[in-house]
Order: sequence, then structure tokens, then C-alpha cells
Amino acid sequence: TTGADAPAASEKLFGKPIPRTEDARLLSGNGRYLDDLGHNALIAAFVRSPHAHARITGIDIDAALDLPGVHAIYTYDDLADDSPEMAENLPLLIPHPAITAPRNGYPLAKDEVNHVGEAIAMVVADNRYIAEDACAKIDVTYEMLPPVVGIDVARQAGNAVHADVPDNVAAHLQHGFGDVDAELANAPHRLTLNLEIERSASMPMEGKGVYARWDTDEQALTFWTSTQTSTSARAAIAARLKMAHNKVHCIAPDVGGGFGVKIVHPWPEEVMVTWAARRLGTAGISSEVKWVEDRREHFVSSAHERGQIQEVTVGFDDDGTLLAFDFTFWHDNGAYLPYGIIVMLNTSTQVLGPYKPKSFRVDAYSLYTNTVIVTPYRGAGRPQAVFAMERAMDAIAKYLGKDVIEVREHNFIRPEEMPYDFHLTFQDGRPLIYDTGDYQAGIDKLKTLIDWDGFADYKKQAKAEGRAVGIGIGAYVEGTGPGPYEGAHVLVETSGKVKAATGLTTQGQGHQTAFAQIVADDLGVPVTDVEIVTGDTRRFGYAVGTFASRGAVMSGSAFHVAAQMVAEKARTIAGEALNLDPAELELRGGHVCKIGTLPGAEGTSISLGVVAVLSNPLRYAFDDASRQATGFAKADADMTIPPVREGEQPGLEATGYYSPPTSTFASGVHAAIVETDPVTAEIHVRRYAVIHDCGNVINPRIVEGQVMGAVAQGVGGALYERIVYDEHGQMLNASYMDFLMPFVTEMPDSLEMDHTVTPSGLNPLGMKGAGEAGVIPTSAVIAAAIEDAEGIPITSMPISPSELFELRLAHASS
Ligand code: MCN
Repeated sequence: TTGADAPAASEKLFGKPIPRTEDARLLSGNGRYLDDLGHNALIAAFVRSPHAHARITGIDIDAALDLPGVHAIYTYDDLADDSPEMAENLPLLIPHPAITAPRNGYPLAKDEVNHVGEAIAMVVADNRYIAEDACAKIDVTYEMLPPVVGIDVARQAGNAVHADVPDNVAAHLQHGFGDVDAELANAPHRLTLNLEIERSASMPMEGKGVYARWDTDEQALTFWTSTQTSTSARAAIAARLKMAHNKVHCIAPDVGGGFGVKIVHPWPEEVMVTWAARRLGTAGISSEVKWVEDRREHFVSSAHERGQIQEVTVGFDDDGTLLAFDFTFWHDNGAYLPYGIIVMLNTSTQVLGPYKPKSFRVDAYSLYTNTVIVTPYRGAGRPQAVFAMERAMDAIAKYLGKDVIEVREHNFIRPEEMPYDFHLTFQDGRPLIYDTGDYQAGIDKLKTLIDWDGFADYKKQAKAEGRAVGIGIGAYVEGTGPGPYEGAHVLVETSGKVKAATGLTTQGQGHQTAFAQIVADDLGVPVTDVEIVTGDTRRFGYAVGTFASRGAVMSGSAFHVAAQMVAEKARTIAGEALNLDPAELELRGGHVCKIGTLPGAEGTSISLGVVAVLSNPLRYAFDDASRQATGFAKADADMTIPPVREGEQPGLEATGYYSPPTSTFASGVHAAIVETDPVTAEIHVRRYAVIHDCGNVINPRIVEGQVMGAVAQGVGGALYERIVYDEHGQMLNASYMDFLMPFVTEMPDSLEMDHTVTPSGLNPLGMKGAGEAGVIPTSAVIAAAIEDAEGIPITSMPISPSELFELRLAHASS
């Protein structure tokens, strides 16, 4: 940190918007991403199915094997010949009682393919060119089966993705409270909405990739993978390769974005590349194999999300009080179910947002289709949920002729009702209880931020100028920071510098800075003296992973716990050395010093580096450099090795864990002003405003960057990005020529942001998650604004200019 942003040594760093310390390295091209590693490795490429649904009747690899530079070609038969573990299908990672028919593929297809892009064979060659040429020479013959594409087709009787799964239902979930049927029957008003959010994908800048190295001497495997979950990837590979955990290391190097698509583990490619490295290494051919996904592969063989058809029936009274919220939806989970039904669970458990209807019922189906699998994509089921609830709120307001904000406020859970217990089970299996939140405060701030009350005049004026503008609003509550646990290790070196590690991984969230802020505060050192390691099982082996906006809450808290333990130990050792009561000491300016005295003052202060020396008898005795640097004379005088203090372990270090009782609930409310072109139907977001509450904030600059980035993804999801399949299961837009990723030119003309702060009581620093927030209500908000501008109901997102044009035509003729 430099210049005006650099905090003074004694200032608390928690809450300060310091610049991200990792950015200089990443922005100057010094990041080490997957493809920066393993330059001597053999390269893998995959033969992938061109058909959405087919039986494999033969695979001829002879011509490909003859190509010079090809070292190996593997198909399912090689896995089956190897071991029962390798022949198994991929695991279901998160079981749930609602899953009625879990079906998963194999690392390489066994006898059937269920989506275009499914891996059938792997070639290992000297380079990618040869590997791809060999793939082209492999002749796979197929017997075609009817493809099931899209939720509507999956719901029709007689269509089957997996012959033994009735009605393509992978999971069916029902929950709720109150008597929905009675409330609906008695409600003064009822409305039904049919809504859809189309399939999309997260598209991180860096695709997937894995590089594995076999060590024949150690009989050990190290693999680097562009993952969000390195400890679980290690466990999955160890199980499949029948190896002990201590012989398998997994490292997530710099990862160029994940957004959920890199959660699932093991990927087929992770299994194949690690297995091939061991096999080829043992045979003395090469101990290193690498595969880097290309963009087309990312489209057709990684993971998607969002696709959901939803039906909402609401019952309400004259004031807009929600008496019943009856919600049925169908989720498209693709060909297999490796990750479980988190997306469906998120929609089901977070659809209520900040509201408290008198009765509530969810009836949710997760359906197989012959398309790419689904894993949570930033927001993960919540954008769909918010679309359902907020579109309903707007419909109620319109029906009653009331203000859209008034109807929402009328149904809010109030701060004095917190903690609010829905008596439902959350997606993490714990009770669904909102810990804290002040939704009214959020909406009050938002009204000021976007000048809600001045909009009517602005709209009138715009109309006079021949322009159509509209305003929309949307609120959400998001369960963040789920358990079960996360841990951290904090070590003070004799140099006084701090090395700290946690097991979760980083994909660009700024963990190096934010976690260092917490540790630096606890140990009274500059943030630049704290090195944070993430995602390396050699440094920290127990972890759950990075998803569900849990990094700050989980690892942030674990770092705090571990650093507090280190601070306590430092006070004890320093107290002994200074002959002072540890209770009189604090950690400040790189020293342990008497409260109220200057760090470095003689007799009342001792540097953290010296305390680290004193904590380690061996280093104290033998490390001349440390002794001289510290000037601590005691060892020189008697030349004896002091004993380890009774009941204490040597070293100024500690491992701490944090395990929360339940998730903590962040919230927010967004508004957008859009303008639609009367001729071309182009849609421009003129202003976008965000009020965000993630409890106490470690680093506001990081949080604002996170929210802004997520809003950008939300705008993409609302107006541009979608995955389009034809009825044969062929993806029609599997490239950036056709999948419309927005540029900065498509972003709102202005994006304003402010915060409310309702600290969580569930973790020691009062934090809630922030990483997904911005994307959650965006589709609902922009749909509402378009509806307001056009006076046409918007029920499906994303929406393109041509779709809006069609809607105008249909509306005009109706
Ligand atoms: N933070 C903070 N104060 C808080 C909460 C968070 O300062 N009260 C900071 C954290 O320290 C962290 C960042 O904000 O630096 C995000 O924290 P958190 O909300 O805990 O989210 P995670 O660290 O668990 O990151 C995961 C989250 C998710 S689920 C997706 S998807 C996502 C996201 O983060 N993927 C991302 N943001 C991403 N950002 C980038 N650049 N790349 C991705 O793949």
C-alpha cells in the first residue's frame, strides 16, 4: 500500500478500503495460472460426443495411435481394466433426501453419451496439435437416441434421458408453512404468473485446466487444477486412484475466475490427467500430463446454470398483504447430477427474500435433459427466486394500483422481529433463521440514492422528448457463509513476518488483502508483512472451499481465531521476557508492548520477531542471525538451550477453526432506470443503484468491486447472455461470437452504491458474505424497469431487442 491509502501502523485495518495487495502481481502479468505451469508435460486432448444422446457402438483408435508423437489413447475399457474405482461413475457430491434418481457419468463415457461435449476418449501426445489431430482420427460409431432438450420436452411423457428415470425427475422437493390452499381460497385477490429464466453460464476468463506430476521415488502425486475446491479435489482423486491422502497434493494456482463452474470435483479431466500421469510416469514415458480447456470445450463440457420455468400464485388482501405464496418450478439440471441440487434448494429456501407471507409452499422438480451439467453459478438459484418474488410484488402493486415500494414495505420482516425463524430447513441442512437485517433502512437509502420520488417528473419529461424510460426495484435476502467449517494456520517467522494459510481457494476475490487485514490487526503488523496462502493442500489440508459467499465469514473468522491464539501466546512469552503481566501487553507496530507505551521502547517492548525466536528453543540456540538481529543477550550469556515452556508447543504459530451454527443472511435492494428505443427496441440501463448489507465489512473497496462485478454479470444475464440449444441438443452459440458477453459499453451509464450495516452475531467480526450479491436481483430489477417503460408484462429473461420488439407487436395486436 502506498500514498494516501497506506494505513498508519497502529490503525485498525478492518473496515479500511486499502488497495488489493495482490493486484500489482496479477495486473503486471506475473500471475501463475494453470497454463503457466508444466511446460515439459505431455498434453492431453479429448474426443467429445457430437451427439446429445446416443449409444456408443464402437471406438476405433488404431489410425490415431499410429500418429508420431502420440503416447497413449484411453477409452472407458482402459479404466475398467485398471481397477473397480476407475470404472465407477462420478460421485454425487452433496446428497439430499429430495434426490430421487441420482445419475452420473463416467470419467470417459461407458456406453452412452448424454450431451454434446461428453468426453469419450483421451489422447496424450507431445503437444496439443498432435493430440487434436489424433482425436480427429479416432472413429466413434453411434446409435442415435432421441434427445431431450429443454424443460418443456423433459416434462412430456415418453421422453427419457436415462431410461430408468421416470419423467426425467432427478429430484422433487416440497416444503412450506401455513395452509396455502385455505389462504388462497379465502384471499380477496389472487394472481398467477408464469415465468422463465433461461439457461446461461458463468464464463470465467480462464477455463478449466489440470496439470499432474507423478513422483516415482515418492510414489506421490501432485496436481495443479484451476479449481474452487482443492482439498475436496484431492480427496476425490485420492479415492479414485486408491492413494493415501498424504501422497496426493492438490494446488490451485492463480485462478482466473470461477463463479461456480469450478466447484464440482473431480472433473472427468481431473481424473484422467492424474491417472495418466501416474500410469505414464510408472511406465517411464513421462511423469507429467497437462490439459487446458479451450473456450469451445468450456461451452459444451463444463457446466451451466439458471434454466428454470416457474409458476407463482399469490393470494393477497386490499393492502397487498401476502396471504399465500404458492411456488412451483422446474429446474433444468442437465444430463447428470454430480453436484446435487443446491441451485434448486437455493431457489426454494431463499425465494421469500425480505418478506413474510402468511402461508408458503414450494413444489420443485429438478429434471434431466440431454445438455451440459449444472453447477451453481454466482447467485446460484437466487436470481430465479428473486425474479419470482419480485415480479409477483410488482404484479400485486399494479393490480391494486399501489406504489411498488409500498407493497414491498407492507410485507417486510422488521428489524425488531430478528432473528426471524421461518421454521424451515435451509439449504445447508440447518434451520432457516435470518440473523439480522433492516430492509426498511435499505429501501429508504435506495429511494434517496436513485431519486425515486423525482422519477415521475423525469419520466414525463422524457416522454415529452419522445423517449421511453422506466424504473424498477428488487430486494433480496441471501444466505451466506455456510459451514460446516473452515480453518487457518498463522505463523510468525523470526523475521517478524507472518505466513498464514487457509484451505479455501481464491479466484480473484482479493483474499490476500482482506485476510491479511484481519491477521495484521490481530498481530499489530503492517498488512504487507502478512503472506496469505490459499488452496494448497501442502500448506493447509482441511477445508470446504470457495462458494456460497463464505470466504470472509468462514476463513476470515478462522484467521481471526488463529491469529488471536498467536497473539495470546506472544503476550505470554513477551510477558515472561519483559517481566510484565501479559494482561498489560498489546500487539502493535510489530511489537508486543506495554499498553500505552511506544512500540520499540526499551524495557516495555519486544519485537514480534524476537518473541518468535524465544518461542523456539532450537532456533534460539542455533540461529546466530536471529540472535544478533534481535540483540537479545540471554542466550549468549549462558549458552544453554532453554526448555520448552510447560504445556506449550514451540513456535509462534497456531491453527484455528471456525464453525458457524447457521448461515448468516446478507441482503440488499437494487433499482434501475432503463431507456428503450422506440424504433429499434434497444435497451439501455441508464442508472443502476445498489444498497448492500454484508454486515461489518473487512474492505469496502473489495466489497464494492465484488458487487460491481456481480452487477455486470447480472446485466449480462438480463440483456445478453444465454445458452441456446436447438431441439437436437446442439449448442447454437458456443463461441464468443454468438454468446453475448457484455463489454463495458453495455454497462449502466452510472452505477451508484451505498451500504446498510447489520452486523451478524454469528461470527466474531460480525461479517456476512458479499461475493454474489450484485447478480441476484438484477434480472428482476431490469425486467421491472422495462415493464415500466413499455407497459408490457415482462415474464422471461434475458430479453433481447428483437424479443422486446416481438412483445410490442403481440401487445399491440392483443
Ligand atoms: N468481504 C469483505 N467484507 C465482508 C464480506 C466480504 O471485505 N463483510 C470481502 C472478502 O474478504 C473477499 C470478498 O469480499 O475478499 C468476497 O468475499 P465473500 O463474500 O466471503 O465471498 P468468497 O470469498 O467466498 O468468494 C466466493 C464468491 C462467489 S460464491 C462467487 S461465485 C464469486 C465471487 O465470490 N466468484 C468470483 N466473486 C468472484 N470474484 C472474482 N474475481 N472471481 C470469481 O470467480
